[in-house]
Amino acid sequence: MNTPKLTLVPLLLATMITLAHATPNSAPKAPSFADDPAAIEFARDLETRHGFNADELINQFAQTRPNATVLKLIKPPASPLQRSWERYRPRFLNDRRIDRGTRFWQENAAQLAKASAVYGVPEEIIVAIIGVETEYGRNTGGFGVFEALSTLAFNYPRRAEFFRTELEQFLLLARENKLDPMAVKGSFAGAIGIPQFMPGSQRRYAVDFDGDQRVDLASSVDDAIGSVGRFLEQHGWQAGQPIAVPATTSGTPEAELIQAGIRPSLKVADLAGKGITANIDPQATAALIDLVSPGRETEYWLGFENFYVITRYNRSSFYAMSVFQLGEEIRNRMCARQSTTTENRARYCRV
Ligand SMILES: [Ca+2]
Repeated sequence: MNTPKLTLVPLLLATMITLAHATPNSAPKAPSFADDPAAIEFARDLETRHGFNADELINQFAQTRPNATVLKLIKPPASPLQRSWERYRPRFLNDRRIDRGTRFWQENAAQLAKASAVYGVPEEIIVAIIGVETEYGRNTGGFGVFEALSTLAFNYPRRAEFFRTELEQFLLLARENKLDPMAVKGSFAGAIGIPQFMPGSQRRYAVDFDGDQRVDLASSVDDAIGSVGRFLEQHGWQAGQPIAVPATTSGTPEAELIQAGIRPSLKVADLAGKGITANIDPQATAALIDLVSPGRETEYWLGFENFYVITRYNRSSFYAMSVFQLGEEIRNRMCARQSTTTENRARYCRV
């Protein structure tokens, strides 16, 4: 005779839920994306072009609302902080990140050597990128990627086109890898996993490097290592070529040399004629990199093609310089720790 009671439970629950939602004093909730005509149009478009089920997508949009934190984090600050290399550098160039980098290298030595051989990218650069991105897989982001990308695709007009493409790439990625799009976590901007690839980059550049027939950047360190190597190789990494060298200047360099940008376009010999010198082949082509800190003398470097390639990961000379210098520090520490055999010296030490 308990049966009627049992059937009542779901009904009661349903009533309670309905009442909870109907409470007049509860804070008004933002409408879901299912109320946004742009999201509906997006769903229909994906049905047409990629054979998604639009109703299913709209149902997922109905469960998702704009995330205010995402919008806060993506926006450039109202009064931008002055660029400061002095402040930026220690975020990544610190003892803990260097130490954890050497451990990461030791623990993944075989896969790093393999990735370096296959893609021509130095091991310490792969280690340093993973170190800067997520501190070697420790901070991969706790935002729902579907929610974050939907927020940026439909509530951030400035870059709506970019994020709609990434949302589309994400849904394709989830389908290909049989992932529940509602369950994938990442950064506020939708970057995923140990190397923080945007979905489009993951589909284009990521590789299965541990041989289990699937690309898993969230939990396979091997896949992350191979994918970073391949990303840099595909963006034009030049094996064995320099990344950056410090430059000496006499006086302040002409503004147009900095404005020439981060892509190498200046002949080293011509720069020497303008008082900017560095220990490098005068026939080389470089970019003039300025590492500015308020109240301090600017540090100048020459950045080469490989420096530019690192900025494909993140378009900032501070970022690329942090990756480069973190990599150097990690290699130096590897050398200091492993120099007992000739073989190790040859592998980890310079000269
Ligand atoms: Ca794999």
